[in-house]
Amino acid sequence: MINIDAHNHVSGKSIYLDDIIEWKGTLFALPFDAPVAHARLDHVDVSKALSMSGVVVVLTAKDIPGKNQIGGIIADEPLFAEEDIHFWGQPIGIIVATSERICRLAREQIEIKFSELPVITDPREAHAQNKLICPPRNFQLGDVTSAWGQCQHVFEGKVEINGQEHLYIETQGAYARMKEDGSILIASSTQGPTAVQRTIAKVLDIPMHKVEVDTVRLGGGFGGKEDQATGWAVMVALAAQKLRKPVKMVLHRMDDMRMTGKRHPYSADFKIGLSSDMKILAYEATFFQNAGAAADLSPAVLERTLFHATNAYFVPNVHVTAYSCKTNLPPNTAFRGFGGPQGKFVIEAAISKASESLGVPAADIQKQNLLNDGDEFSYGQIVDQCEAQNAWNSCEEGFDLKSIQERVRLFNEQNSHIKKGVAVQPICFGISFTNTMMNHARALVHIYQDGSVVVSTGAVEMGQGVNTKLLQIAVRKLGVQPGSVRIESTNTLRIANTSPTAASAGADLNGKALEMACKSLWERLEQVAAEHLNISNLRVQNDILYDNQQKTDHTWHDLVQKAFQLRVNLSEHAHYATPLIHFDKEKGKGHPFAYHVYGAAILEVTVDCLRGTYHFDKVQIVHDLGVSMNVHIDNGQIEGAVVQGIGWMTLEEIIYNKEGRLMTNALSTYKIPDIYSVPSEINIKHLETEGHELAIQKSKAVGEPPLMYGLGAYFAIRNAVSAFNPGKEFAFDAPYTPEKVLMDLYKGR
Ligand code: MTE
Ligand code: LUZ
Ligand code: MOS
Repeated sequence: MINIDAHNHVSGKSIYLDDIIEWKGTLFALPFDAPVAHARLDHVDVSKALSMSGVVVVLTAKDIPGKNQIGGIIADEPLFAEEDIHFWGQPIGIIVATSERICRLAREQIEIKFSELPVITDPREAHAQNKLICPPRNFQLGDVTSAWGQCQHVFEGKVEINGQEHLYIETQGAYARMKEDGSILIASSTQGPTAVQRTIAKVLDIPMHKVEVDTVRLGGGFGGKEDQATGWAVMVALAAQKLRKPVKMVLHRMDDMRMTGKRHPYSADFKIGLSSDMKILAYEATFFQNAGAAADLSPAVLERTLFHATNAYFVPNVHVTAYSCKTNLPPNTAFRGFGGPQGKFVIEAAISKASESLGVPAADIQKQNLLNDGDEFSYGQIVDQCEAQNAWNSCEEGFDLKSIQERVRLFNEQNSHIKKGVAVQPICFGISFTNTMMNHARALVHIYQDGSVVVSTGAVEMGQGVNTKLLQIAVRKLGVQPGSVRIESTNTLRIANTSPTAASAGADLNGKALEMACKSLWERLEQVAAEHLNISNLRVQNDILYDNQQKTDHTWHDLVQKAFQLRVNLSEHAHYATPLIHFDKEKGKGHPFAYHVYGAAILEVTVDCLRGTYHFDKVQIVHDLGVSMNVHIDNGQIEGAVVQGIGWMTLEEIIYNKEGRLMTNALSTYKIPDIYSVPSEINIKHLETEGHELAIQKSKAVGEPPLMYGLGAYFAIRNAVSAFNPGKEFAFDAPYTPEKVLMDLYKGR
């Protein structure tokens, strides 16, 4: 089935937040924000702005009826800065006016007086000053201290990993309107409608049942709207409540880039020990996460860094520690992979260091250490239904790694100023929110009298195709035509207490709830068919009823009619909670993931050694989809994620200056992959497996895992650089921008 949004997307009919037809009397809101990264806020003078014609009101912290607090995990983030400024771009208030243009003009008239304080942008510096978001975390397996003695080779090093801008095409925004009894209807471009609802209730001091959040779809989220869509929604809700008028806000790109958090940069130290036959016996790492000025989702991201610190490898002795460091940057947040990619990058760097020092190909070390059934992750979960070796072998044999390596070696021998590099990148990603409590979902299905079906769940469509998958489930379970099913918007009045659509688990959790709802409806209809239509073994195909293989004269419509006449309930609400999972945060042990997703990729790059530029010739992937529900959507997810991962590792460089000001605040200074930088060839093969019972219809989660193939881009380029400038030691400092590549190509020459 093609993506049900495809036609509307390409013909421009799809409705995004800014396309909602405006309600009469709509006003526009614009945040004004801190022009420094750390200061005492002495005085805000809004009088000039207020006096401008068209400006209706300026709202700041003192206008908040409830709590000035939007922190999710930790209550450490004010909606509006009150006494102190903690990052450049921190909202201080909003201007509400009759047009967006007037808001912008008024913003220039606002005077902010402040006394500057010292700015920290570096996580190690924050750590040294004991500025931490939460207590440090660590996971342990075996005993590293005694293991070092058994190692033939021990290597240590340091790694820098930069952040990443989400760059969803649709920027952050929300649109609110009061209803008659003081309740509020709000359209929000959010991955987490319930987080928006809960926070509006808290800030506006009203109960949650007075807040209806409605989300049709997002023009991309990538984690950037898991938590950080909330603030903007609260701001317009606050204005709508005060003014009793509809209020809308859609951020301009530069405001969005300046004010919102990004993927977390990390600084890390590693120590890796290997036996003479290249088994990793011990691994130790310390992670310094750059959390920014407030917690946001950082503690959860930090935890996932530890969960994925050994990637797809079994290491018997592990000790990994992570610090969430408080700096004067916008609070960093969820981004596809959620700390996992950073954890993996560090062990890949450690393997790369061992490989370069010993003259053993990295692929040989990687292959020696892949996970197997029965192995234990450092967090206590036992590996089962493992596909790490299958994926690797299928990739190595299917794409003939040996001949690729040989071809690259020959090319490099014959070319002096163009060099090729190749890297293999295995992945292993755990599926479930690591916070066990979040792994549940609900679905609501109505069958109307005419046989048409409407489905609501807590899943948010953000381009990942979850609505198409949900529709497929309803069609499969009920046997109706795809045209008879509609997937409704995500709405907190229809589906309550949702987890955000995140952790790649949206389709699994909401899809399982939907299956349960459809199953109950089906059982009722089966009974009606048996008792009243004389069909003992009901099957529906193309809206026709079958008794076993025998076609009958009855249709789906007849069946629904009959059920309705008999006063059978044609609506169902179901709740699904992932079974089996548990995790003890204190001990750092448990079984947090429903299952893991595996895969392996070979990346080939050509580096121009005069200019430092590069191009990816080929990325070849064997990916573990289980039994894919929708190959088109899943391949699209893999391609998009790979390109996003390569972008993070190569071109995308976020730069804050020493004063904490974002220098890369537009697409002229922040370079994302365009069509020319996409690999010339992306070749995707699916690993043929049974799938997993806890995956939706055995179709494994696909949203985040393939991003991590992109890590290989860094190491492929590094191999090419080493071929040009052999025997040199290079830093591990991602992204490997052309500037950094050029410096390494000529390092020490
Ligand atoms: N694909 C598109 N097109 N747009 C997005 O914003 N977000 C990714 C992934 N794929 C995203 C996407 C992220 S971060 C996650 S967690 C998953 O989709 C969420 O959806 P799922 O749980 O339904 O896979
Ligand atoms: N969000 C979250 C996530 O709250 N918990 C998670 O474990 C997670 N994992 C990936 C992406 N978002
Ligand atoms: Mo995705 S980072 O879980 O929104």
